Amino acid sequence: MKTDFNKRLQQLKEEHQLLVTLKNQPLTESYNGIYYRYKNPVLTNQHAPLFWRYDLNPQTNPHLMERIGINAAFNAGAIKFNGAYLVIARVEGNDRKSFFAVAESPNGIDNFKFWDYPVRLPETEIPDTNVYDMRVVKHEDGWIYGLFCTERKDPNAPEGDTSSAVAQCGIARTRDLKKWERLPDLITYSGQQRNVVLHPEFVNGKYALYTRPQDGFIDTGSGGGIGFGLTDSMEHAEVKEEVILDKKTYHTIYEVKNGQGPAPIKTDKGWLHLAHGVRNTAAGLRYVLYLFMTDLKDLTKVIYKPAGHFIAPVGIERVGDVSNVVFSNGWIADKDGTVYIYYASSDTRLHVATSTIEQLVDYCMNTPADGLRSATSVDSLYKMIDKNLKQR
Ligand code: M1P
Repeated sequence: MKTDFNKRLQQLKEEHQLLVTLKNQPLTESYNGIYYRYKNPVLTNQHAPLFWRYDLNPQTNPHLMERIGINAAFNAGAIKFNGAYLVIARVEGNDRKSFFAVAESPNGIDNFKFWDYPVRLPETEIPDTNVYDMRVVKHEDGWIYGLFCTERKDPNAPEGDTSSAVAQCGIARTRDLKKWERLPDLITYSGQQRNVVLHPEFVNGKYALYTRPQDGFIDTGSGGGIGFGLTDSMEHAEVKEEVILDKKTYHTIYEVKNGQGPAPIKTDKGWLHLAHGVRNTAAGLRYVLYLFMTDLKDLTKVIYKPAGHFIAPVGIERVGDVSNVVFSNGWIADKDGTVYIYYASSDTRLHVATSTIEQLVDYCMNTPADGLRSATSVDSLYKMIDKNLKQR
């Protein structure tokens, strides 16, 4: 059957335009007083421009076939840049390779459009097999840094083992998010690293990093927890000592592992952190998001930590390539106090939730902490019930 090239192309263009201009709406019916979820994801694989996926020349692609499939658009760093809301998404092709691509929105909640070209990330002398989960930070030294996971085949894997990998922290910096300079990978003295994040300010004249030491690629082993360390320079970044500021803990939502999300936001009550926690279930790993705060002077001191999850996957968010996962590596705090939280669901698509600094700080300071036992959870409930019933 002959393809009507022009008719189909027109239809594809119209569908794409409809998708990328779709207005988003907060879901008021599920509002918990803390944040709003939104009706539509802000990015999906279908947001990728047609000219990434299709050869648009009828001579070389008479059937208008998709030539380069995009599988997913998810875990995104985020930054406000020249008045626009930018996410630097992990885009994954059908070939399972991830790369970074910037999508821009005028309002942070919809109309995200990918820039024409994805990021062409320079490599070190040891090429990356896969790169993902960039945390973008405007540091007080003036550079915008992107810290990401670089994954390579484990050179010590026994013959025939085609899946063992090594994760380390790759580092790049930019002034315009278009041209990137690659710096040497972070050196730490832990086996592997993922979820490494740069703190936006100098600490005692040094760069400060949140780390996640791990023994293996998936299993953190004796490592795990959100670590913290200092380095003299980002051009040869080396953390000689990591202290764990938020450890994985038995029978919590971060029992198996956890990791810093985006860089923390400074508030007058402390640094506000978004992180992910992982626990194991009969249905596999479950990834949720949680919040905590650290001291303004001592960045390794957790001062507030609400029990349980802040965002957990619901509905369609629970389904995707890696189901039952929410993950975040990007948020934007506007000058008026609005916070745009970009979280991905099930390694497939990207969503936004909105809140304010005031609400998030209130949530951290006034949600009961985890007492780590059923009885202490019931104690928290009793306190709440007593207080409310006394008011009747
Ligand atoms: O598949 C869920 C997530 O798994 C990894 O996160 P962590 O290192 O905490 O296990 C990352 O690969 C992340 O990209 C992914 O979303």
